[in-house]
Amino acid sequence: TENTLAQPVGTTLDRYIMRKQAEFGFATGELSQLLRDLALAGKIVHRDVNRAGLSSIIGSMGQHNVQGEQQQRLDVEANIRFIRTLTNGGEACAILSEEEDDLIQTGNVQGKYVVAMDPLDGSSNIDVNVSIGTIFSIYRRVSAVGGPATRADFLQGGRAQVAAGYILYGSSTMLVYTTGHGVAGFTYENSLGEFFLSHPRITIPATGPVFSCNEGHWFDYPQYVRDFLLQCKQQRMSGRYVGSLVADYHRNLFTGGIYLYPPTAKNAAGKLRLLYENFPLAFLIEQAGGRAETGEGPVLDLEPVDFHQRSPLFIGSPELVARLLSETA
Ligand code: P6P
Repeated sequence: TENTLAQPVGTTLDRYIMRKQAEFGFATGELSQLLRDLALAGKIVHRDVNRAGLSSIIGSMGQHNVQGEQQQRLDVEANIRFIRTLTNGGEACAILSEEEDDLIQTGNVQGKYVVAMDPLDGSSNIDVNVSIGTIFSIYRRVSAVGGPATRADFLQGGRAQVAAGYILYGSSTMLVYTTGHGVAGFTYENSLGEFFLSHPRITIPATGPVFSCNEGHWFDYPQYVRDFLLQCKQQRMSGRYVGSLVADYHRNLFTGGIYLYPPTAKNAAGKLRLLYENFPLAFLIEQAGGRAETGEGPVLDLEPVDFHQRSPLFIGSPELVARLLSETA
């Protein structure tokens, strides 16, 4: 259903969620609370990320950061922050994290939702002060409420997601998410500790001037990918590649463009993970009017079998994705 109650830019995340709950009838408010809990964890990680330089410098000398905690790698720390916040929030009965081999039972056996996440993607970028991001994907559990979560809760497939989004820790910290009714963007005001609605309805341009891939893998790329990229260059498109998925994805969402992570010699199915990178970003991009493909079909139609399975990812403006696929014909 269309977003009938267009909300004013500047409204807070809490107020926005409350109005959405009323409008789209998230009956009992658990999903609303889960989204608030994710935003809270994002605020905590924002603080960790933005003091990382200082604390890691101090930490590396004394092996302890300014808080006297054992200096953690930021991705490990972010993982702990999200798990702790979601566990305390009570709405998620289990979590699947890029940092953990198996699913984590939170103990919230009455929780109706499960969360798959990459707590801090692109953490190699932290040490060189490049933007990084959290990616999350939410399913309603299929296992019995009151009992433990099961693998099946996380293997329902991309089209079963009830919500998905990311937090980008960039020049500003932004939360971008969908519950299936369009994509909204919120910008964090650090001095107030609040996310404010800055982009009520994000849609990706049908085409755009940007292609994003690591051309170092050129000689591993399938021929159709190379043919497409040669076309992009003949058209003098711009190559923009930060090396941080959330940063590249977010920029392309606004400029229009395509991000490619094709199969390579090192990763025959591509490097990116299906459950907590490709599925959530594919859900978002389709909600924003874009496309996400594996090269053999829509990302969201891929049958998941393993928690950490990888898939190729071609995602962004629909006309650019279509042009890439026409090269495979
Ligand atoms: P490559 C970061 O490690 C990441 O998971 C994504 O954030 C990023 O887009 C990609 O891998 C970079 O991979 O092979 O280009 O270094």
